[in-house]
Amino acid sequence: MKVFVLGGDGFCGWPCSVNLAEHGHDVLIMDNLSRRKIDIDLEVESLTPIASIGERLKAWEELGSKPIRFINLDVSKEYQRLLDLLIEERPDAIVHFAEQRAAPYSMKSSSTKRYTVDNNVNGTHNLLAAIVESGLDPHVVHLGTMGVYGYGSHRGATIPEGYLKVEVPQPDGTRFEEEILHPASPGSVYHMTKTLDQLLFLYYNKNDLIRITDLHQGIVWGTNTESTLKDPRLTNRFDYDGDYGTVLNRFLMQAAINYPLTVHGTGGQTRAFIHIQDSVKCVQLALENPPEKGERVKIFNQMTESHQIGELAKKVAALTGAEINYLPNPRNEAVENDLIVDNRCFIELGLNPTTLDDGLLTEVVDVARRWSDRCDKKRIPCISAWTSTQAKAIKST
Ligand code: NAD
Ligand code: USQ
Repeated sequence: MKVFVLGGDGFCGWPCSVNLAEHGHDVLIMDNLSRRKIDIDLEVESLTPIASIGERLKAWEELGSKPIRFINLDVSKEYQRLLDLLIEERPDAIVHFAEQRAAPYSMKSSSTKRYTVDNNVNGTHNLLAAIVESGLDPHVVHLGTMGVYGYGSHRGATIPEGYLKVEVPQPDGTRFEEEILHPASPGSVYHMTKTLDQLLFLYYNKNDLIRITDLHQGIVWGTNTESTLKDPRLTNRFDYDGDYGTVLNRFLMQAAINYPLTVHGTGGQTRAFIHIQDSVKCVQLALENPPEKGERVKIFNQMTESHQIGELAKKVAALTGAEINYLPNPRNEAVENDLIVDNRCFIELGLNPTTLDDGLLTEVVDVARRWSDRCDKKRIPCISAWTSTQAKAIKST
């Protein structure tokens, strides 16, 4: 199948693109390289050295693999080019990763809040409007987030895959049962853009019958996949800084350089996780199992396990001997929460979950240790605060 991968130079998009090419698909990456530019602005680099997109693609071809094409395009701004490319290339499917994805970055300033909303919401809307204008019928696979459900108390209830069954009382005393989108409860401006994406999908699916799969993904950990390990120039990025680094990869990298693990608050927050290899596999499964024309938006919870952050830190400490540092939380989030998630859709499609085993955790620590001289320790603290009170608490430490 011919697949556009929007955001195919990023942490999830790059291993996904090479995996799809490896499985015989014709892949065209579209990316405006904004993630690389943000690193320059923040004066930080991926812990692993990453080749330019040109070198990546050359290395891929030199391995004798199916070539991958690249177009530098801003999905949020270049509507006409996107439309022309759709009409010219006629893709069967489009994977949409092309968004600003860091919650702390989105909360840094009014400028990063506005950028995140403009970029993410316009990008998704441009894609949907262009599909309608093109008259084509590609299957859209979007990378959403588990964070759309929110991390307050779910009172022990299992989080369903996107839709919640509700009973609506009728005037005659009877009850009418229906399924609605699970109520949204975003915890950052970034997460809010993903809840807005959900409404765009609901509307365009209802009105224009666009076939959409929205993947509510948990926190991705790990770095390389089978495909990106084939040549050093294919190496995937590894974010460790306070804005873009995600919690488990940060803990593993901190353990590698003997930096005390940065637990926010008491570490009572529970989050969903998925290894990068499984993330790649899930996108492939979603592409291979598209919804029918007229079917409502398919929503899958793309996660394999849930963990409490404090427990994760203890696990990493036990494995590596690292110390744990309990810090004032820069985020406005529940001190602790429960999280029970239904992920049956992918399991039924054949996903065999990779869980948090010591071998895989050690593998990430080894990668981090190998590149530890590239780490700028000043960039480790999370200084992006959600409220002014939290900003003061961080400054005073
Ligand atoms: P990333 O920042 O590494 O990759 C995103 C890519 O999209 C980058 O290469 C960037 O240059 C590109 N991009 C951004 N805006 C663009 C635009 N307007 N036009 C063209 N390209 C644009 O992020 P990632 O970690 O690979 O995440 C990819 C997607 O998966 C995101 O939508 C994110 O919300 C979602 N997701 C990520 C995680 C995670 O833990 N990394 C978890 C859940 C969901
Ligand atoms: N945390 C720490 N210490 C750290 C970093 C984070 O305790 O050093 C805590 C945070 O306070 C939070 C939790 O760990 O409670 C998760 O933070 P994170 O930065 O790992 O993840 P998050 O901000 O939620 O965002 C990441 C990705 C995002 C994706 C989301 C999936 O950046 O793109 O959508 O994970 S989810 O968390 O399921 O919403």
